[in-house]
Amino acid sequence: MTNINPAFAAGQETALIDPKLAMGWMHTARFLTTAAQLHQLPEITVPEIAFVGRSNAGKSTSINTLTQQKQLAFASKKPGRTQHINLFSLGKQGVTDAVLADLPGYGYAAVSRSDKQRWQQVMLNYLIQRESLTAVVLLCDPRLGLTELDEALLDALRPRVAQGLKFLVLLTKADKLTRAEQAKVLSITKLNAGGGEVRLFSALKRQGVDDVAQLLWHWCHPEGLAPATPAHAADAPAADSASPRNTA
Ligand SMILES: Nc1nc2c(ncn2[C@@H]2O[C@H](COP(=O)(O)OP(=O)(O)OP(=O)(O)O)[C@@H](O)[C@H]2O)c(=O)[nH]1
Ligand SMILES: [Mg+2]
Repeated sequence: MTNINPAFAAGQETALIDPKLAMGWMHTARFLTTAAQLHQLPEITVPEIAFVGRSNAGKSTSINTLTQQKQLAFASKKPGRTQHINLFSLGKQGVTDAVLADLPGYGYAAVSRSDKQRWQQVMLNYLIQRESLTAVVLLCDPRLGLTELDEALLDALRPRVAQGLKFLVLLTKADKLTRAEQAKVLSITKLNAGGGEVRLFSALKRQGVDDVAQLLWHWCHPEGLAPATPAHAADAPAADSASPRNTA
């Protein structure tokens, strides 16, 4: 937790950003680019947060819910819908101060073995090599629990987590569980999350949305609460430039 505002790390409520501001920040999300291969991804100099998890876990839906945009990320009933790495810029007044990455899911049964292996390798390389990667949100359907591939992903991430990479296990589709089941799965996952954060989330019931937006905001702004507006909007670089944070 070395990068976090000390007051936030100490759990002082007053240091937390107002959830409305965090949601307003999430709402600024706009499409940046899409890439089928790692070398096609642009170099990013702001924090990048990747949404990963098995196919159909709810990655694209959670991005749409957090950004309050119906079709920013492409969600579908059909598993394997997201087949590229899609990047979205975040930041007020067109000043990009973070990037979200929606990744294709893994473990989709209907995909050929060689395609599965190729994609798993691309994703592992992304998680290990991507320099701008600051945080990983691992989405998990609590009715299925952490799968072998989820565990392999967490293993691959471990060295980076030791170096300060943040991670959040998001237990999706919480609306499918009773309150008692939710409480149980939350405490069990916390025990297994190896120091990462764990939250229940439901796009359908909007459960956990504000809380996750707050957490992501703090991860992308470790220096603490930013001024509401930059001193001069004219100082802002062009929209979607994925440029460093304007510290004016
Ligand atoms: N009940 C319920 N259904 C959800 C929730 N979130 C997502 N879903 C459904 O789960 C299905 C898959 O959602 P996606 O967001 O496309 O999943 P994904 O993880 O992006 O899938 P891939 O792109 O295939 O990896 C869709 O039918 C969604 O409507 C939720 O919170 N509650
Ligand atoms: Mg998707």
